[in-house]
Amino acid sequence: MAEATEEDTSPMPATEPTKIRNIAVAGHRGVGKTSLVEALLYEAEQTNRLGSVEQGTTVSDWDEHEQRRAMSLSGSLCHLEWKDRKINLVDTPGDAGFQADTFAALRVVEGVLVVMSGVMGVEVNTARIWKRADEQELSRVIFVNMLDRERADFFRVLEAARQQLSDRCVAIQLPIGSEHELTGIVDLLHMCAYMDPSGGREGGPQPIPDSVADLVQEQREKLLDAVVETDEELMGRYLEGEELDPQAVADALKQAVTRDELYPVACGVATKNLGTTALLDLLVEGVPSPAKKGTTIEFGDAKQGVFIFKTIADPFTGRISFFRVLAGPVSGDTTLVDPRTHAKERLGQVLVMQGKDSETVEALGIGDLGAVAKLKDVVTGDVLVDHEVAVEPPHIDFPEPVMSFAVTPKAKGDEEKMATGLRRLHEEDPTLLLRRDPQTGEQLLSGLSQMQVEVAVDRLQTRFHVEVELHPPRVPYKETIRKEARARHRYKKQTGGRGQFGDCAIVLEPLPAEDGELGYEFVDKIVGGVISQGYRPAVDKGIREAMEHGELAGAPVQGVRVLLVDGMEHNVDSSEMAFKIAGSMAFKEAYQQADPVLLEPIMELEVTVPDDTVGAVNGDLNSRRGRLQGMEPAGGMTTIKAEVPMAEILTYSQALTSMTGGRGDYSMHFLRYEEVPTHVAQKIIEQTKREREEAKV
Ligand SMILES: Nc1nc2c(ncn2[C@@H]2O[C@H](COP(=O)(O)OP(=O)(O)OP(=O)(O)O)[C@@H](O)[C@H]2O)c(=O)[nH]1
Ligand SMILES: [Mg+2]
Repeated sequence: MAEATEEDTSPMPATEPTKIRNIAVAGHRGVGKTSLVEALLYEAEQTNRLGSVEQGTTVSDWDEHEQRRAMSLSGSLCHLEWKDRKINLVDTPGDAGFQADTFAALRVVEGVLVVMSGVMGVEVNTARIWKRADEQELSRVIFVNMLDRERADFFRVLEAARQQLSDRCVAIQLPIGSEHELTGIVDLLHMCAYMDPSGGREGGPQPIPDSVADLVQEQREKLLDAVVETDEELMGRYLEGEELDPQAVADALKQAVTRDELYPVACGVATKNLGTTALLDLLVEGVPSPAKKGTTIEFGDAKQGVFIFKTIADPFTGRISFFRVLAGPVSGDTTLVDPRTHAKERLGQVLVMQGKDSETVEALGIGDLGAVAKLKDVVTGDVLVDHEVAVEPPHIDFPEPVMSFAVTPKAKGDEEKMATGLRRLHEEDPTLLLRRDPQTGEQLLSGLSQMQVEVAVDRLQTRFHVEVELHPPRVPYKETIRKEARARHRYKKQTGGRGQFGDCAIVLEPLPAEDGELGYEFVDKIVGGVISQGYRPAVDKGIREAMEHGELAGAPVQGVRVLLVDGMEHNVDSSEMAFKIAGSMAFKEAYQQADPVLLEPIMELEVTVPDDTVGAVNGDLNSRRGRLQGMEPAGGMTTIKAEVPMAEILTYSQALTSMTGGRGDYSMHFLRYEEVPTHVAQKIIEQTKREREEAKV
């Protein structure tokens, strides 16, 4: 157990990298991540009481909008001390609309604490986060939470994790009893038990109750088998019947977790603070430190360097930038440079964060996470270094915004204020974008989900004092072609003075999607120099411009390969401009004959509703052109998975609320583009035509 830290007013020196654990707490929406972080802070005596999400008293959901909605909307950085180690926890939002912060957090940690509901098991976002963590080779610990709830079942969830995430998931803790009769948990590594503290601090380790002795024996063997399998030396001793001491097992476990060979599965009840001692021990003993695993972010030969992974843009307190130390230590009163802007940035005071509270520290060492206020031109994703080094800025790979709403200020004259506020909010969340629709002139606010956009609107009001209205969202249609077509266009103006001449022949071919992405390819097939080298890129440019607004519904055209096969030039009158126009016109002509079609985004929707409303919800999805993918009843609620065109679920939240009396919940994310059925496409094409004509008058 950690000892209470003594009151100490002098600033803390930097923590050694070997003594740090950086952990992102991630998982599906509402599985208890914030409650678990709250419990960990409480157990480690960072706080004196266990706050709750319902009452809006947790350390990490400190924002007023989070408290109002009782959910996390952005990443929150906290820290605690346990067994002489500093554990940095980033509590991330589970909702798919707020995933920018989740993905950014995964970029600055060695380990992920994947939280799952003991009732629901592996859910859509659990799987997505797991995939991200796989890509980034992050070490993982699973926590099966909510084991006190009705129909919670640790072993069912363990099995689901082994099936759906990885067969290298292995139980390291076990519940004693289940549902209302859950009385404690067993730590299989240290072979001891912890009893339910009912929201108080956990008592020390207890002997394992006889009632679970057999089960414990069986599961401990499974754990040891899994661990020794990753360590030959240990395997030898184990096979010879030697009793392995917990430290040797823990060491081997940590090596295996570091190498991504094992995923220990812990369990408990966050809201009762059950399971936190064993979990903290596991994070210290099982998860690698920055010294052991480190970061893949480049910083050249910089002696000091930080990576900015999150920004809070507050009009009153100014900008706060969260960072990970790449090279250091980094102390206050330091000037670094941002190679992206070449600007010097002064770090006044270096801060450690506890939710919304900050504390000044002398310095932060390599691998540590902290924050700094009032940097000038720094954005999320920047690396700051002590001298300019040529580094490839790390790519966080944020999801693309998928839905757009036209947005207008309620009061005339507030346009600038709205734009400024939204620009600030974009700094905080790069997946939130404001842009002008070139066709309609409307301001479009795009994001990952309706709720994300609604929260932005709330924030505009509370933080920037500007009220705005959202209008029916627009669907980001695309266009593509289904067959090959060719066309030749000669652009010619040769009446007096210097004329214009450009002539090109092109072939359009459908270009198959790569990794689900439709692209564009320009292939230069000119032989014998009928168009000289210098003019060919102009043809490409003209075609690209024409593709920005397809002829069907003004949507961008994708999935096309263009072959430039022939042409002609004039030795006086030809110019880049003339070839650009010729290219654009040739494209438009060929496009008409290439069987162009309209594509629409299809969303993967997951709706969780009370069992008695399943019929109504399914019927409604059917009328929205939805395709049912599966249904999973669990604990009185059923989770329905379906694929639905985005156009049909833009206003789903109202419908779901009325069908389920507010007891339903849903999340969705973009899946792929598909061809719009003809009868639907026809309506969209006509509608665009009308809008274009109206815009002209
Ligand atoms: N019975 C029970 N309820 C829990 C437990 N953990 C969390 N809850 C409740 O579940 C709800 C969601 O908890 P949160 O901690 O906000 O979950 P979260 O994963 O942080 O949610 P998001 O950040 O919105 O994704 C709250 O009402 C919690 O009180 C638990 O172990 N048992
Ligand atoms: Mg939360």
